[in-house]
Amino acid sequence: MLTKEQKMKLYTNLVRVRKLDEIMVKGVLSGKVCGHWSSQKGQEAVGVGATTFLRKDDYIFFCHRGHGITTVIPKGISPRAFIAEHFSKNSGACQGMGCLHVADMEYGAPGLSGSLGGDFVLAAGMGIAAKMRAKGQVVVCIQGDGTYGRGTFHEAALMAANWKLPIVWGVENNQYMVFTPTSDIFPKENMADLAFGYGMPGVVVDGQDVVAVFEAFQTAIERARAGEGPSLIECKTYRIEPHTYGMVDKRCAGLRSPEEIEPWVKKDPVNLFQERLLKEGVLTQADVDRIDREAIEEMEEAERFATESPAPDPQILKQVLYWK
Ligand SMILES: Cc1ncc(C[n+]2csc(CCOP(=O)(O)OP(=O)(O)O)c2C)c(N)n1
Ligand SMILES: [Mg+2]
Repeated sequence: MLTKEQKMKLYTNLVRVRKLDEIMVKGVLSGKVCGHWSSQKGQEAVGVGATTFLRKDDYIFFCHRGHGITTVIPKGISPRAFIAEHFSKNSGACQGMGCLHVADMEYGAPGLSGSLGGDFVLAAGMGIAAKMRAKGQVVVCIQGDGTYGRGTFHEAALMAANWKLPIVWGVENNQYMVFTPTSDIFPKENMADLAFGYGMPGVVVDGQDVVAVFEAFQTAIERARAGEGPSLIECKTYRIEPHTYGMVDKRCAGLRSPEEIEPWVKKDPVNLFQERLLKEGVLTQADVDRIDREAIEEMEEAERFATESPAPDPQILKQVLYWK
């Protein structure tokens, strides 16, 4: 059962991540972000529910979508470093070296693999390390539905299941992989059924409901910490945004109809949780306004910090280009 403070923390993280996503969209459209941005708007409850109450020394692996915002921000990484990295600046924490690779091992975030699906085997490696250390650390690895089509998942899932590694596999099933509907690729209704072959629990959860996501992950995390091995949690959500900003696919190149998208816009995870907390009396309208204002201030301050940060040392580019 979540306490009032825990519910407020979950809600606050949802709002913080949403504001950061909006800043990143603006950053791409204004040319400040060097690269692209795959918005995670409408999918925030998955990462936020899964990682808000992790231990600092737990490990997270995240999807390319949102470049990890729904997990790295709840885990404690500063939005200042995150935005500076995307503005190709030297934030002190990193040197503006690549926008997908927001990493900080102090917070158990090794960064995203350069190829989708690479994270499964990296997570298995971290799972082995966590098991050997025996300090109760867990690894949470959340990837997109399309990414679960990689063979690397089989390798990692097999090893994790056989060696009872402390890993929670999360599927952020937003029903699309670029333009391809997941239902064209995956033969069954639930990707959670994949778990059956590895002898681990497989759970389907409403990915718009941050509390349901939290509870499903909590059960799996406790199981992993107790040495009972991995679980797979499929969070059903939907990509309301284009695959990526900077790519002409606002409505998936005409493949998706407004009738398909609009019901999901109404199932916005931030609004749904806000309504619920107002009804339960956990939040007042004044709390909602304050949390909104504080999140905007935090992200605007981080954006200013990024804008004013110096460019990276040109020497570092030499190292990348010539490896000398
Ligand atoms: C190995 C590999 N194949 C293809 C790509 C190109 N790619 C980038 S995102 C993406 C779609 C992935 O779909 P999914 O895992 O469902 O994530 P979503 O974009 O829906 O969040 C693809 C194919 C890649 N980055 N790496
Ligand atoms: Mg997808």
